[in-house]
Amino acid sequence: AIDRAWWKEAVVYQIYPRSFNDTDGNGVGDIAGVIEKVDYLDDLGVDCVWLNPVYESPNADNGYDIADYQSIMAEFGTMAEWDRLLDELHDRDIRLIMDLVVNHTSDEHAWFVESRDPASEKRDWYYWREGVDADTVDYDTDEGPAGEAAPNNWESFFGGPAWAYDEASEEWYLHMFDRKQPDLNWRNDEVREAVFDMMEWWLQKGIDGFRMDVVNLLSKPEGLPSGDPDLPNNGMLDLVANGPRIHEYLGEMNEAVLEGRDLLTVGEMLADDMPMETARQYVGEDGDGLSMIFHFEHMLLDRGEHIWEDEDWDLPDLKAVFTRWQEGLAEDGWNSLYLNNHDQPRMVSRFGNDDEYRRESAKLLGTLLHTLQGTPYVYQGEELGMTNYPFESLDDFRDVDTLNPLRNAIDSGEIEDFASVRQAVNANSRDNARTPMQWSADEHAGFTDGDPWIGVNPNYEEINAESERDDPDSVWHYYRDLIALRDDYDVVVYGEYENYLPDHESLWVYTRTLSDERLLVTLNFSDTPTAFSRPDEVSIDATDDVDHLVGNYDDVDDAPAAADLEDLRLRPWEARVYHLD
Ligand code: TEU
Repeated sequence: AIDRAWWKEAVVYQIYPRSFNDTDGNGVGDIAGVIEKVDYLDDLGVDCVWLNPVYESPNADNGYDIADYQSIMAEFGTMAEWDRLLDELHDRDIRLIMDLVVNHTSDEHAWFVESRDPASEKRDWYYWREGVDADTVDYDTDEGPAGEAAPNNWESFFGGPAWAYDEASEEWYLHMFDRKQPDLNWRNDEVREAVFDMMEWWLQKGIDGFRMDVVNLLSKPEGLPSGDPDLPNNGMLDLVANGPRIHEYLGEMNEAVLEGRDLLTVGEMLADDMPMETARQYVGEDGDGLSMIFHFEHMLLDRGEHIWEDEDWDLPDLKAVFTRWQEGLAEDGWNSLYLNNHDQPRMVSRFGNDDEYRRESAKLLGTLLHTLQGTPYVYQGEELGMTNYPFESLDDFRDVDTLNPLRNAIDSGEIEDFASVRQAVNANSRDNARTPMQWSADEHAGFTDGDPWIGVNPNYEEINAESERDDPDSVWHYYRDLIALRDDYDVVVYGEYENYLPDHESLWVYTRTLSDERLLVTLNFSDTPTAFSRPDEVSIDATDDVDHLVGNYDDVDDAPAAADLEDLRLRPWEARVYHLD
């Protein structure tokens, strides 16, 4: 029997509210703007929305630095509007999951403000430590008293030391991300209780789950030891990822608030590499009860160590990563499927051809995400085939994860200036995902009547929701068809994946099988027409019923004879999905 769940059958649409739709003209998207577009989401056919953080925040990291978990950022609107959004979504059978960011708070959160006082009861809620004698260690910290270095050598994910010095108490606090994002001390029982209470409060408002920010980093190693200086961040990630008490914490969370509720929970898992057994401890039958995780393995293929470095990816590697996860979680656990989110450059610029074959390659990548086994996540604008942004200077960027490391590297002389690294930075920056949603060919792409907080991609006159919806051959219409497939074919959701030409440089060919039903998916990841013969293992009987279910060229035979599938020739970025039974 099929082990069904709503979140396996769902397509999730991710909204980065700051860049989605602005209704009050302040240049920043808002909750009323999301409400205005609920019918748009319904037309597209998505089943669930993941809303990036909308909580009160000074926005050092666009809402991932939370000052109050139980109130809405004034720029985005009010709690009453949020309540209305939930109702509007639920009225259309669209669920809502919220971002849970509890590895750290803002330094402006009342908990941290109180914790700054060494005598306070909340001192232990964060990681406060004394510095060390700089002569006894082999790392240096710019700030702090002369002769003193930070408690260990960890480097922040956003560049610079992971410790900030506090003059008043003469101690340091840990921040793995920005210095305005101090890490909560999960070893403290009261911290865990406070977080669980907060989660319960949101669940009682009727939400349908959580996307859990960097949730595998909650448990820091005993004694906070320095890491290996030859590794990125001086080994911090290596030491912190999947730390010693992580499953105890998530087990408690499950018991306290999640268990017995039919929720979608997806944990973001930062790691250099994630063995399948580790993943199953979170999502498997005997795991912590998460529905799924976001791993980064495919997102690291073209990453250099720094934002100003990039590497070439190739298709055999990309196939190998997906295949490992498809197979690894086929029996136990469940995959999330994404190539885009608010932290990643646009997939069509990264894995497709955003120029001559933008439309074809955007559809091909969508075909991949919607025909693998797992839950597809569509990031706003992906359904339009939105592309990376042509950043010209540092002034065009807003993201700490781009600006901090670049400024540090320019100051230290490691790189000369932005111009010398522009190509790689433009390919890598998170801001590519954060330029405003392109709604129409109107000024600022119809995103705002004011000045947008970050530049609108100059290609908005060509690429926008209005023109996509008017054109039946658009990426948007194709996405709508892909999303609808899950409702009609169990094999799309539950079929078992098998991969065929692992070493082929430009073709990805796989099947999905559910008892007598099969999908044959053929994807040409290149600008050149490519021919191939049907792999022997994909046997087709003359009596099989063959349908061309979906594809990105419109002249493909809808009901070919089995023999027609012997030899196939795929045009540039052509994707075909055949249904066989
Ligand atoms: O992301 C975790 C994270 O490490 C990424 O930001 C990473 O730096 C990025 O993929 C580029 O390599 C989460 C959130 O998604 C992100 O927006 C936050 O900035 C971060 O946590 C801190 O909360």
